[in-house]
Amino acid sequence: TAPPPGPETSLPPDERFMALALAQAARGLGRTAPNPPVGCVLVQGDMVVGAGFHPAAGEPHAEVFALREAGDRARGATAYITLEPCAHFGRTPPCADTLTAAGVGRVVVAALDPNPLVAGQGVARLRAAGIEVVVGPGKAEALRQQAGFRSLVTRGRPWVVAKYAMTLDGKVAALNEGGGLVSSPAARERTMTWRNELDAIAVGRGTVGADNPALTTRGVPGGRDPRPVVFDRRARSAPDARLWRAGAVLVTGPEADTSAHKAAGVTVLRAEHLEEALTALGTLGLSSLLLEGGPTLLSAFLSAGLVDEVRVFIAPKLLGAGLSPLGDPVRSMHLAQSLRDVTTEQLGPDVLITGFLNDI
Ligand code: AOF
Ligand code: ZN
Repeated sequence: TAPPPGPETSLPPDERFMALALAQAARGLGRTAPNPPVGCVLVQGDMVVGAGFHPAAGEPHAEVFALREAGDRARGATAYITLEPCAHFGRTPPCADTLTAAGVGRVVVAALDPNPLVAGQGVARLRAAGIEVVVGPGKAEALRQQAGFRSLVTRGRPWVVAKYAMTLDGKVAALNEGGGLVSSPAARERTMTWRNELDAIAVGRGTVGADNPALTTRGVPGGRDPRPVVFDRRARSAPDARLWRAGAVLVTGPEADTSAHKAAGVTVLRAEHLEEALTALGTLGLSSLLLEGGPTLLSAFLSAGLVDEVRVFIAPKLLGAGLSPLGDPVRSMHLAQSLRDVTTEQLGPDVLITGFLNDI
């Protein structure tokens, strides 16, 4: 019978099955750090005979779960894997060898593994065993999924995503009243899926003082909360703010008096500047960071070139004078930071614009 029509089935078969592997990998988002989210699908002819994903660091790799499900049907199958199979003895034996031993006939990989322990050797091991390997289908999506892992491996710091919601005239809050929601329920739901998928979430001292936010994931089935991080150079935020009870990390300058926070059991990181702070967060194994404001923190990250990706909701509302999403002005249009690979999507009445400032 002919496959049902639809955008998925109009893709070439390798892209179509890799999309299934990417969907598997997505189930691990926010749960695998410092490891990558990885998905694997085993296919015989047109039939999926096994599927799996890496659920958490210390657990078996995606390939192992897919091979377990396939059993004997793995022999001669094509394996679709979102990341090059590993070539090293880590917490598990090399997946390249496990795939070979199972008799897999062909391997399709979305992206190579930047981990120096792997870095092309997984593919080389498979080819040396006489297995055909194709690299590339689904690569763009795989790189976006693995941005956190790849950032941690290559730069030693988390991938930073700045998020805010503003009115049609570019304001994030009214002048006389800090509260009041800018975006629609559909937009806020999307934000919750990001909180579920990113390792950490950061705000500045101003936001803690003004909103005493919880920064939790709400309304996502099976969702987990990101680790809160508070950037507060002089440690002036209230030691009894809600976030500390949720395990928030306090990032301060080298001289701050943190005795009250330490007495409250808060984890404190000291850094001279933001890049050093991010590296310190990386050593905690946090691979991605959602920046949720406010304007001072966002401007500081932007001017330091430390925002990698931007996700902005625009709500069709007009406020007039109000609070801008960014604090510091850029003095000339030709100095404005321009996003690359821009996407737009309508969510209820709001428009979501995303784009990249740094390469993955
Ligand atoms: C794969 N499949 O599902 C994952 C891979 O500490 P270990 O032993 O789990 O090894 C972690 C490294 O293995 C990680 O840094 C990355 O290079 C690779 N992750 N590889 O073949 C998987 N999660
Ligand atoms: Zn592996």
